[in-house]
Amino acid sequence: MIERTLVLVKPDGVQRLLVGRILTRYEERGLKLVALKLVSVDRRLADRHYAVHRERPFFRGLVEFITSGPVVALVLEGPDAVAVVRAMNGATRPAQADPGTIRGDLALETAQNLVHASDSPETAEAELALWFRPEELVDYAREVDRWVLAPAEA
Ligand code: FUP
Repeated sequence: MIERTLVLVKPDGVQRLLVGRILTRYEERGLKLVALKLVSVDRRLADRHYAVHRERPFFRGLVEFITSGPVVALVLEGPDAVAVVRAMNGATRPAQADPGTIRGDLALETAQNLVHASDSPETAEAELALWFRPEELVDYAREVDRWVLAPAEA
């Protein structure tokens, strides 16, 4: 199933100059870039993005962190994109993230775990709408898809 998912390279990724390396991983996997922007996150967007964590003790810290510097927001598309990107990001706690994942290779702390990705197709739909206007999602064909995708999906 071709899915779309929302990814954020969080302020630690931008400040650590890792945006290019992180985006390269998704690109090299074959995922299609559908939207991309640099965002200064305000309090209102942060609250809405992390609404599911509102009652958690770490909520205030999460909001402080995501509003502490610009983030790169992107939408990726591909077969099972939600699960594929979650697997590439690795476990929430970098100490438990497998080597070869973004967090397992590049992060040490849960708060500074570099990336966010939607955790289900339903969440992805809501997060895409929260972060992007419909016209920011770009519709285009990729020649390479005949080598990346199964014939029925290309
Ligand atoms: P993930 O989906 O892997 O980004 O993880 P969650 O949605 O469970 O958590 C969102 C963010 O909350 C994490 F990226 C880091 C932060 N967090 C903590 O700081 N402490 C926790 O115990 C759990 C999550």
